[in-house]
Amino acid sequence: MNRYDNRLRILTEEYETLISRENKRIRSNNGIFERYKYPILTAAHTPLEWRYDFNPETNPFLMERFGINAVFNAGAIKYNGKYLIMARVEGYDRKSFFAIAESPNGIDNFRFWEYPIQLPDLYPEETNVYDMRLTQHEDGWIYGIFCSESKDPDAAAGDLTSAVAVAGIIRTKDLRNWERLPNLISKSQQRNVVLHPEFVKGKYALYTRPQDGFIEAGTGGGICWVLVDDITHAIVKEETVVEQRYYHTIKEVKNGEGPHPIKTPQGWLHLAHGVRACAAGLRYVLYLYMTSLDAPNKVIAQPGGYFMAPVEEERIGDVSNVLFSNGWITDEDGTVYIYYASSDTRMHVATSTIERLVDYCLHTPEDKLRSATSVENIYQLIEANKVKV
Ligand code: M1P
Repeated sequence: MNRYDNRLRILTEEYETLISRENKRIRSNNGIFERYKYPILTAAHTPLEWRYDFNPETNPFLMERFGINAVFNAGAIKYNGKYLIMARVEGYDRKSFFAIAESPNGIDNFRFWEYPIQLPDLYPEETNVYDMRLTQHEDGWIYGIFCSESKDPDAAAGDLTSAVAVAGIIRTKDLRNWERLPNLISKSQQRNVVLHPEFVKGKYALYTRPQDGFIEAGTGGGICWVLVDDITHAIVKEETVVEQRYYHTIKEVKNGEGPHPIKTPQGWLHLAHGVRACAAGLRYVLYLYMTSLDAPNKVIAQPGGYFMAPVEEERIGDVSNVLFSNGWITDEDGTVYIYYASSDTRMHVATSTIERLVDYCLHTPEDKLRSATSVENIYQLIEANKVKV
């Protein structure tokens, strides 16, 4: 076997071994969720055909021709019995795009579809796209809302970093053919916009995250709520805060809705990310909250602190100290697959159940915002533990 064929054989074998590797659940002590041993998707999981030219004449050294840097921040949906995640794939060239990977069981054997998604290209100024949220809406369409980023047209000469974030909207019936709708019209910049799965008062409902600039949430207040008459010309008319940020909390700098909330008998179950500042930079963690079934914008449970924070290898990556989630799937038996990315680099799964997550939300003490009140919460637990059952 010549050198080329030998390298090709090794490359292919290693790839197959990686993507068919069985994942292993890690025993959990907190009782709330379980992590898994291996990331479910990394840059190395992207198909070899996306990265290599396999013609020995045009690529005699079998070099990588298109480098993939990271796979992260995936939307998720169960479709035709398969667990599908629509990941943010980022090339060495720093451009992100979307690609769907599917798994038979939700925890391993994720394989990318043959081609990444080619979004209808309506906006010539759009430079980067990322962080898809998928919602199967009761109107019959599957919607995707994502961040569409462009260079700030008002940036000073020589400023090549200022950017503008808006919400892009697509929809499909089969996850293969996508219709692009006009971007959400909003006075402020928007990232982390999520479509609620049901009509509310006959309107489409969005969770938004108004921002003062491309990075800062600033005066935005937190995760907001917007009702939209026509999703094909979506406009933010009135924006009210659903989930507010507070001083000295896990979400003091900013927060953002994750995937769309899950409907449970006790209320809508929400997953979000919270961001705090520290000497090492920003720290992104995941947290849960619940809202009322009658009014999905009215908070009914707010467990204090974070639900998941980066641990071990999750702490390190392109943007270290970040957990981010924009996709989860619920099975008929109540299992919840939480798809989360670590440090803007790789995708993981954690599992729990609706019953456990709701119990966590309803019975974890709230953050009452002061050290003294946190100690009070511990005292209450100690006292309650003295009562023999
Ligand atoms: O780098 C961390 C995250 O930063 C942004 O999220 P947010 O708008 O909430 O700060 C996004 O760019 C996200 O993709 C990224 O993971």
